[in-house]
Amino acid sequence: MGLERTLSIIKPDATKKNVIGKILSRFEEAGLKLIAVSMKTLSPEEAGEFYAVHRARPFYGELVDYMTTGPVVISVLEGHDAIATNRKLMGATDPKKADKGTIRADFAESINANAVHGSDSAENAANEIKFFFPELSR
Ligand code: IDP
Ligand code: MG
Repeated sequence: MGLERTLSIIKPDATKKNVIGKILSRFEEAGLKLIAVSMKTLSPEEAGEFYAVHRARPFYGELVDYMTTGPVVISVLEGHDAIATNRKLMGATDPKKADKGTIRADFAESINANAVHGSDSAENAANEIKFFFPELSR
C-alpha cells in the first residue's frame, strides 16, 4: 500500500497515566505523521456512534461507558501503510497477548482499557476520520 491515513485514539486509561507524549512519539518514530490532533472527553452519544460497528457485541455497553470516563486524544496519522503500521505498533487487543514492545503491552490495563484505538481497514479509517475530522474528508 502507498500513502495512507488512519485514525488513532489514545484512550482514557492512557491519558490518565500521563503517557500521551510517549504514545505519540511511537507513531512519529515509526514514520507516521500527525496531521490532525484533538483532545476531548467523548459524550455517550459520540462514543456510542463511533463504536456502532460493535453494537451487537456483548462488551458494547462497557466499551462505550469506559470511553467516556476521561479525556482522549484523537489523531489522524499519515504515512506509508499507515493502517497496518499503526495496528502493529498497537499490539493485540488483549494486552496480555500483545507482543513485547507494543503500545498495549507497555501501557494498557485490560482488554477493555487497552490504551489505544486504531482503524482496522481503509473503509473504517475513512469513516472514522470523517466522524471526528469532517474538514479533512472533503
Ligand atoms: P481492536 O481495538 O484491537 O480493534 P476490537 O475487537 O475492534 O479490538 O474491539 C474494540 C474495543 O472493544 C477494544 O479495543 C476494547 O477496548 C474493547 N473490547 C474488545 N474485546 C473486548 C472484550 O472481550 N471485553 C471487553 N472489552 C473488549
Ligand atoms: Mg477494532
